[in-house]
Amino acid sequence: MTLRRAHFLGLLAASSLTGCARIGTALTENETFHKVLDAPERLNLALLGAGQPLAYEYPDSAISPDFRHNGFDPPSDPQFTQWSRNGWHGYRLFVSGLVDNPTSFSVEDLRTKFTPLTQTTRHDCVEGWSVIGKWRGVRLRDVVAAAAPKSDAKFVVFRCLDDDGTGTKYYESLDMRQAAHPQALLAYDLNGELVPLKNGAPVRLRVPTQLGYKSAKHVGKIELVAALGGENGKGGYWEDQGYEWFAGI
Ligand SMILES: Nc1nc2c(c(=O)[nH]1)N[C@H]1C(S)=C(S)[C@@H](COP(=O)(O)O)O[C@H]1N2
Ligand SMILES: [Mo]
Repeated sequence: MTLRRAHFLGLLAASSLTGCARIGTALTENETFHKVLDAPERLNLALLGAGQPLAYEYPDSAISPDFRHNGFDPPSDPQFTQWSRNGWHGYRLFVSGLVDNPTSFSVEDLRTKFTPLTQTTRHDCVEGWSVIGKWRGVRLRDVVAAAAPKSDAKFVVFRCLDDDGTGTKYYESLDMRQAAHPQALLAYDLNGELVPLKNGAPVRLRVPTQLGYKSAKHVGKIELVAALGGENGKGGYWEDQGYEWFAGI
C-alpha cells in the first residue's frame, strides 16, 4: 500500500490560522509557511505541531528499572491472545472516521513505513507516581496524515482493546493540535523491547505533555471526528467519570 503523505491536510481555515498565529514570525522565512498562507483552507500537521512546549527528555541513566503499570487488565479475548502469541501477527491499527484514506497498519508496517522516533520521557499518573521510560514508535501525526483527514476532522479518538471488566472499553481523545505535537507518539517498544502487555501492547499512545490517563494503551483504532460528545462521550473513559479532558502537566 502506498502511504499518502499529503503535504497539506484539509482542515478548516479557522484552525489553520490559529496554528500559524502561535508559531510567531520566524517561520515567515519558510517556504512552507507561505504555502499554508496561499492555501488557508489546508493545514500542515507538522506546522500545527511546531512551537508547542516540549516535555523534558531524560538521559538513559534516568530510566526507571521497572515501568510501573496501571489501569485495566490487558485484553484477554481469544483474538488478542492469539495475536500476542504470534508476535502481533494479525493485529492491525485502524485509522478511520473523517478521512479520505481509511487505512490500517500492522506493527511491522509501523516499524518500516514511518520514520521512527525514540524518546525518554516521564509518565505522571494522576494518582501521584511517576516513571521514566524510553519509548520508540512513530509520531501520531504521521499516522494521522497517512489517512488524509477531511477538513471537518477536529479530534482524534483512540479506541482501546481493553475494558473495565463490565465491557466498557477504554478510550481517549486529543484535539488536532495536541495530536500534531512532535512528542505525541504511537509506541511499539519500551526500553528496547516490545511494549509489555502490562504497559499497553502492541501499540500505545504516549503523550508526555499530559497526565498518564491520556496515554491510551492497547490502541485498536484511531478515529477522526468532528466533535466530542454524543457517542464520543466526554472524550475519554476517565473524563466520563469526571476527570478533566485537558490534562496538561
Ligand atoms: N487502554 C488503557 N489505557 C490506559 C489505561 C487503561 O486502563 N487502559 N490507564 C491509564 C492510566 S490512568 C495510566 S497512569 C497509564 C498507565 O500506563 P502504564 O500501565 O504503562 O504505566 O495508562 C493510561 N492508559
Ligand atoms: Mo493514571
